[in-house]
Amino acid sequence: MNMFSKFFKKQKQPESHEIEIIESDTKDLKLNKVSELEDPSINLTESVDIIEKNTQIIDKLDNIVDILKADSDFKILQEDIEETKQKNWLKSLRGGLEKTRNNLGKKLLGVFGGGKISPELYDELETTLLSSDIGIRSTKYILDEIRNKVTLKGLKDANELKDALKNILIELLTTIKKPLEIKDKKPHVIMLVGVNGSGKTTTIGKLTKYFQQQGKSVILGAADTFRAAAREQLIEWGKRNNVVVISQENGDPASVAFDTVKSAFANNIDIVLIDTAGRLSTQTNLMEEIKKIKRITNKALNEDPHETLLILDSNIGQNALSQLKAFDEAIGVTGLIVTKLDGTAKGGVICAIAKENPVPLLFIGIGEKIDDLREFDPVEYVNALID
Ligand SMILES: Nc1nc2c(ncn2[C@@H]2O[C@H](COP(=O)(O)OP(=O)(O)O)[C@@H](O)[C@H]2O)c(=O)[nH]1
Ligand SMILES: [Mg+2]
Repeated sequence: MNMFSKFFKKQKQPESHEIEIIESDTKDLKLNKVSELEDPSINLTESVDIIEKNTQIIDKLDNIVDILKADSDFKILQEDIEETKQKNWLKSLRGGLEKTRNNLGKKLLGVFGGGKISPELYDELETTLLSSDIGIRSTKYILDEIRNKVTLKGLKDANELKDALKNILIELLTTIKKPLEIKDKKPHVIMLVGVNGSGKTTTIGKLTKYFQQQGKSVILGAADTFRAAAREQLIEWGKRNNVVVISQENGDPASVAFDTVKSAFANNIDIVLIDTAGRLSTQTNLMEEIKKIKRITNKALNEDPHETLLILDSNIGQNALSQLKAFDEAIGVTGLIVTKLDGTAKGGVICAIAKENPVPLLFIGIGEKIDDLREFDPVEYVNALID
């Protein structure tokens, strides 16, 4: 994309709403130069000269990046960075799940601590799983599977059961592992829903960076118009990620969503993330409002949002299931993001979801920082959960 198209795309704005445009210093420079062009008193040749010089610099920088990319040392360095990032993530995940691991792990140690496999062992295992928010149905499923494995493999020693348990959990959780699919058609619209405080706005901040790292452009819609602080929080994330946020003071949430999608079309943006207000799932009128956001988004897009992601705070344990049911019945949930897995002892709830309402779990959040979000990986998760 050349500098002209970059600039002119940024200039298109919906008329009726306050729009936050956040640009980096260098982009500001470019904007100034081109806006001078719009002033007839400025010498056009001079402005074109400036743009050509800038274009040459950008071309040179592109060349340098290409040379670096082809260099094998640079590739090794990149691989090292990726490896370090992955190690750091696993460390954080393990750290985050410490409380759940301590709760579940210590009890499992007691259960599997030695001796022969006995009926009492199954009872103890059942109590342990239930107390870790794994849920009634998945606990029953896990116990049945363990019994099968014991018979099939002729296991006698209780110690051997831990690996069997880990494998069963990995198999169970793999049923809800699904990467986010982004269609070629632009824009790809993602609506984030969930009760107040579950982590929607923070997750949008993290997702923005996630998409940008894949080279995708992002626009944010602040359809949580009830609290000024909520809007400001999203605008702050917009600034940090250098992306446009469509917002409207005291406005209608559905019309903000509409304008965000329209703006994405006009500016050829890849991803639309729509933040919504906290909806207490028991309050029907609030649910009606979120349905309206979805309906009006459909009007702008000519189809439903591509994803309606429910954000669940893992601290609520088994309540996650009732929230999922309420939101799913009201607007149809296409995927989940489970947040705040750091510092909760209720990390087992993901297993309950996998058995009782298996909606794909796309990402997990393990902290408030921008990098504390990852695609859900059952193997990483179970290894961090059980030693
Ligand atoms: N520890 C932790 N805090 C989180 C996580 N995600 C969000 N938060 C915090 O939870 C609070 C509510 O988050 P927010 O995004 O405002 O929730 P919203 O009301 O659903 O938009 C904020 O203080 C966030 O910093 C997480 O994964 N871990
Ligand atoms: Mg919010």
